[in-house]
Amino acid sequence: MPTAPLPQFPAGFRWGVSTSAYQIEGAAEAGGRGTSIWDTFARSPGRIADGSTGDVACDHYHRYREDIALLAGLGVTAYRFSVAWPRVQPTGTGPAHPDGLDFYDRLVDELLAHDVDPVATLYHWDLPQPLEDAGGWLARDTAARFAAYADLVAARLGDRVRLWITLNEPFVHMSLGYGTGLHAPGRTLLFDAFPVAHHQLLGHGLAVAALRARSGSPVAIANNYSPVRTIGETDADRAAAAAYEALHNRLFTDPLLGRGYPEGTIGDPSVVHDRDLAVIAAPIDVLGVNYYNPTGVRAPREGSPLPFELVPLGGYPRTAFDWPVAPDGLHELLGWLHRTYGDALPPVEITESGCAYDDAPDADGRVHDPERIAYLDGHLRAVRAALHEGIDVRGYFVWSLLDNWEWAEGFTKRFGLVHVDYATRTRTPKSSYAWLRDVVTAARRKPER
Ligand code: PNW
Repeated sequence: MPTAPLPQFPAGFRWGVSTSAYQIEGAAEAGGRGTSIWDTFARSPGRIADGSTGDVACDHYHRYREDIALLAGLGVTAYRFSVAWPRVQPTGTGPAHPDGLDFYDRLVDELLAHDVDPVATLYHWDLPQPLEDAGGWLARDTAARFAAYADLVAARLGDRVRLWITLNEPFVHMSLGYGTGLHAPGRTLLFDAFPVAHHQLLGHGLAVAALRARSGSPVAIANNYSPVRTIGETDADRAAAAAYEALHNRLFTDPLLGRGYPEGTIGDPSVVHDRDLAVIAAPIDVLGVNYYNPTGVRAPREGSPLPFELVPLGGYPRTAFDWPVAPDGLHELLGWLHRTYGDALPPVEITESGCAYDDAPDADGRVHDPERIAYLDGHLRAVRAALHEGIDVRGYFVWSLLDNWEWAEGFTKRFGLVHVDYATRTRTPKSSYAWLRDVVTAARRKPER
């Protein structure tokens, strides 16, 4: 267990936790909610490790008051949740369903009553199924549908949401949802999934305009990044690492920050219309960074369909997901963003950072997760090191408040600061919750001047 006190953080540093709608809400039929691609996908046999769905999940839809009390007890200043598009527009188009917006209205008011800033993600992968049936993110029209949905949400919540996040991890949605089929909607287009990147980015840009018109709050996007480590010393290894970096780290960031698409990433150029790049490059106020781990990359073997080969990185402890615990990678990543984008880089907030372990209550009903404490301690120190180097990091959100429904892994991966017993939906704060509460309390009491 780490013992040295954490270094201090600037006054006003945002301390948060993150969740997403499909992973926690349940209540799949309540309030006139429509069907999303994740409902369809999870209900199809063989897609989810334990055969589960998010139909009930943590039942947060009915227990949100209890969950917000847990947030308040943690002392965090912000909560990042996502709005389920099919609650707001059950078919993905048309007027808002009042019950859907009512739920988020109550949630936001409850957060504010506890002095917690509502940070709303508009899209965390739960596309209304009728829009998928019309082509999903392969269809250009989905970008316009997304902006219309953003407008409805902002019209209702724009006076109280403190930070907007348009999309969550468009790279993962493209690559796992439309490229390899591991996630909903389960399409296997590999590199032909590029239009999904472009249409998500276009939807983001159009949504930024809608949000600006309805709300004075800052706007961000949450991208996932993985610092790339070249394995091997040949030119081919370096070229492979550069190709992977362009795909994973730059495809969704270069165009956002006004540089257009990295060479070699866009596939069919006719997908990109005149003026799209200007829409996509609409200024954002914050870059949301989701970080889990670095990636080792070397040259592909003969005959590989990919321009790179991913190599597991040795020398790190590993989580239950078998992901390396590499806080040095977060420091490296923040430096890379700073160097690569220079003055074009907006202030950064770490919008997700966390780890899965097989946490279970002991005989006394307590849940001890010293590995998660070590993980968070290391990653917060990495943020502090970046701050010392002059990199403008404004906040850190732990993924996640609660153990929840981890996509293709179902309920088998526990990321929470709070344990959830899925038989009873009982919440039990883990030892990491108490640790983080003490860190946040100390940081808020005595910020660096
Ligand atoms: C993120 N990968 O997803 C998401 O934003 C969360 O909803 C999710 O629960 C969390 O990370 C933990 O997985 C990812 O396979 C899903 O590399 C998969 C990958 C990365 C991020």
